[in-house]
Amino acid sequence: MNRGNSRTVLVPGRINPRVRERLEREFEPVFIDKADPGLMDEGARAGIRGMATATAISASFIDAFPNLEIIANFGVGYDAVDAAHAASKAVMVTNTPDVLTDEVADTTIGLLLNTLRELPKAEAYLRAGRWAAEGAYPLTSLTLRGRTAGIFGLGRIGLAIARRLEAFGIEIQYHTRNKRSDVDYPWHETLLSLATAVDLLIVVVPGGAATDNAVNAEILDALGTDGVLISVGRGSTIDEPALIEALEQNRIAAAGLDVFANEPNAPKALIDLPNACLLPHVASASVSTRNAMADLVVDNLAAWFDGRPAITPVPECKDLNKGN
Ligand code: A2R
Repeated sequence: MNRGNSRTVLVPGRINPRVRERLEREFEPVFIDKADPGLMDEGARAGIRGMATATAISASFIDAFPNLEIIANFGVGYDAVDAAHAASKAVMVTNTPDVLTDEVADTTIGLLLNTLRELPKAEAYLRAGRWAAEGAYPLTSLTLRGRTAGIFGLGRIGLAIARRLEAFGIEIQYHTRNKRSDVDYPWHETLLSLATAVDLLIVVVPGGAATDNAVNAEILDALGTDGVLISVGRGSTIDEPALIEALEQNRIAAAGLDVFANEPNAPKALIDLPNACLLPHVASASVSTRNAMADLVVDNLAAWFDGRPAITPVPECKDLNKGN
């Protein structure tokens, strides 16, 4: 592949500060407020070889940069980048797998326990002086004890969650499109079959058309009135209105959510529900993990610009690494 010589990298929209600092040191970055090609003239667009992004990158935005070679996405989920279109134009797309896996799995366990055992509410009760004034916090109706967990998406993060839950003595089952040969957990060919078999459903699949609204009213009803939903992948995977209705009507027992359909706006109906435990998309949000993600974004660009293969190409773009 012919690669240019400049080190000009475009950053559309907000980006992690460590990405910004390293780009300023090691590249020639161009910052624009959002992914709008109208913010640059044709000559400036022609100079762009790489992008570092944490925002949506559409096919038409990609097409506005005739000499673009690589898009480095901040995050393991890259559903906001049209990677299929990029691949068709021989533009590499990279993401940040592995470096956030354990952090996200840890946070998922925290969210799970908070949802079942109401720990944030119990702390608020203490802080409000109610322990001394009113006595012990009420016993929680829900517990992790005795549950069977169903993991929807047993990839890197799903497996890290499963391993942790094993240590808690919890039985694991899962649904993916392809049965894994390296685990003994029972596999379900359909999400409906998994939801029927378990009373704790943990959702950690990528976003995108294939998983859009996959967790709908039918799945929630299969999970059942004692069922608990935990969602840490993408908000688009959950049919939010159906979830709100199921929680309001106690057709499932509770939900713990770190991701939402229209971030940063969590629906007021969810906020008002006592059986929903909500986090503002913080699963990977520690300084050390976000720094590791930032470094992988910039290291991918550095490898590419130095004529080496990209370090973590997304599956759609793996072939573009050939010959490097
Ligand atoms: O279906 P498979 O065999 O490709 O397994 C993947 C599964 N998965 C699906 N399962 C059922 N129906 C689908 N339409 C579907 N699409 C994907 O999700 C695999 O087991 C898992 C994804 O795992 P990884 O690619 O290793 O991703 P990782 O690092 O675990 O992150 C998962 C997601 C990210 O895409 C972000 O949205 C979020 O977690 O942070």
